[in-house]
Amino acid sequence: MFPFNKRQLLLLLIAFQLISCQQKRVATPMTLTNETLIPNPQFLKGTGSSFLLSEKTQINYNATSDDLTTVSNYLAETLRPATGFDLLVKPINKEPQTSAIYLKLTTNDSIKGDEGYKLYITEDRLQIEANKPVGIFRGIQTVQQLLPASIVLKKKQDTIWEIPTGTIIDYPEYEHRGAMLDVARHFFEVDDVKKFIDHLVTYKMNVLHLHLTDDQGWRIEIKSWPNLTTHGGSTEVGGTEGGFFTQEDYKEIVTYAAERHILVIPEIDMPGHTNAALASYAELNCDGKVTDLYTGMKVGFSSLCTDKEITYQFVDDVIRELAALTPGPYIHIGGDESHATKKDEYRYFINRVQKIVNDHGKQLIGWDDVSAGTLEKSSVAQFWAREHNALEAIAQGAKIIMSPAKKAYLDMKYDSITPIGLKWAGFIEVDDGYNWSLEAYVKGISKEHILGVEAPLWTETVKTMQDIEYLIFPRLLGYAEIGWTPTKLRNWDTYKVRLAKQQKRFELLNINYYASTKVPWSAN
Ligand code: TNX
Repeated sequence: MFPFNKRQLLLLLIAFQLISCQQKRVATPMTLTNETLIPNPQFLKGTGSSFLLSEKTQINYNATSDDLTTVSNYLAETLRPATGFDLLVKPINKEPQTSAIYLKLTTNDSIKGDEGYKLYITEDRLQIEANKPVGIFRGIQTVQQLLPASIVLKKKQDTIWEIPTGTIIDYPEYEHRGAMLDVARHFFEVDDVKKFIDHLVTYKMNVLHLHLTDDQGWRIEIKSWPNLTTHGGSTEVGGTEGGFFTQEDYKEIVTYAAERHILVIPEIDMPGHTNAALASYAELNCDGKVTDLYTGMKVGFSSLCTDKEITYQFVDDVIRELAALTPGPYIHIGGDESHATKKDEYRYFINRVQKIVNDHGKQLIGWDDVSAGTLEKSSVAQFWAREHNALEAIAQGAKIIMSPAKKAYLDMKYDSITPIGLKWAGFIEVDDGYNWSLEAYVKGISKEHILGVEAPLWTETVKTMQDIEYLIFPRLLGYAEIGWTPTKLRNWDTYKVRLAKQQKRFELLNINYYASTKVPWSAN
């Protein structure tokens, strides 16, 4: 009756087991540690196994949130080049049944703020939960860093794409974490700015401040004052050909940044640092004569004519056009080193320009010098040089962005033999740039006053993308961590090991980084 005898049955059983063994993956034991992560996450715990990303892995997201379509597609696209996988992106109504990446919007209490996320990795699921898509996006950057370094490559790699299992609960300590790029002293094209943005994204920064105008060049098209760019944008430091962003170019940058959850803050520096405008329009000068274009490196010699009405018409036109290109809340008006403007005229100018910015629906940011004016509580002072200025801004109820030149200036040389960069604020070695904290740097400025950190890259001596990379790598990573990770979870001795582990990625990406002897690169 029964078709098999005992012996045959046993053989059959073994055969079945062999087949199912082949199908079931034996997960590689792996340890989840923070060693490959910058910034250091708030909480991390490993569970000793691994998740395997294969061409069969689906990217699922909870269907009730259409919001997650964009970020899910972004994930698929970032994984595609190096893995060669064309991962299926699919909304689902319940928890995923098979091995999957699962992106999920929740209102989980353990997840903090918009940018916070929880990453939960088991052998058959990699789940990122957040309150907002931006939190999922930040979590994806963590996943990128946990994958083998070759994930950064643009060509298909023969790699096993495993990620250690465990849990990471993470959120930023400060809401504002950025870098500034000066495109005025030397002009940089849209593609270079996009590359710069990509670097910010990797380390969970969220602000790109563009210094768009200065004595040496006006780099943003203003349709109502066209000479600003056609003449004022024609040169740069050293006398080489300049350039400018058309409004279309600029929109392209803003959109590219927004897709990556980076806010662009445009700066029009005034009333000083305005020679490019003064050379383009005679009526902006007190003596009614245009100045010559300037291609040197001095500061503090130019000023808009603060007691002419046309000046405020000019500022209003510029801010109006710029505000229309700016989805974010801020317009930066510079205000630094206006040594050629009388003190009381400077105050008057700042107050009037603050009103113009507010009337166009934006909040003002200015370098700490602007605290000489009467700041609105919604205004922000960017501390770079004078502590008493920053304290004055706080006294007026304004918030502070921390960019102390001695610690956070990306254009300072690392040491005396650094081939490019300046040194007026001192040398900033990689450890110097890392070893400080926002809330302890100035007595009287504490966490509640601080929006966050910004590292400015001034470009008097910076001409190419290679130059940019040399000065920002690896210091940029330190500023990213200073803004994201609480001071109690930061320390140079463990940071430098994590930094060394990034070397492989720098090299695969062909980044021209500074191989500081302070960093144990060989530990990589
Ligand atoms: C000071 S920082 C400046 C810039 C220069 C920079 C060079 C600041 C608000 N003003 O105009 O480019 O030093 O390090």
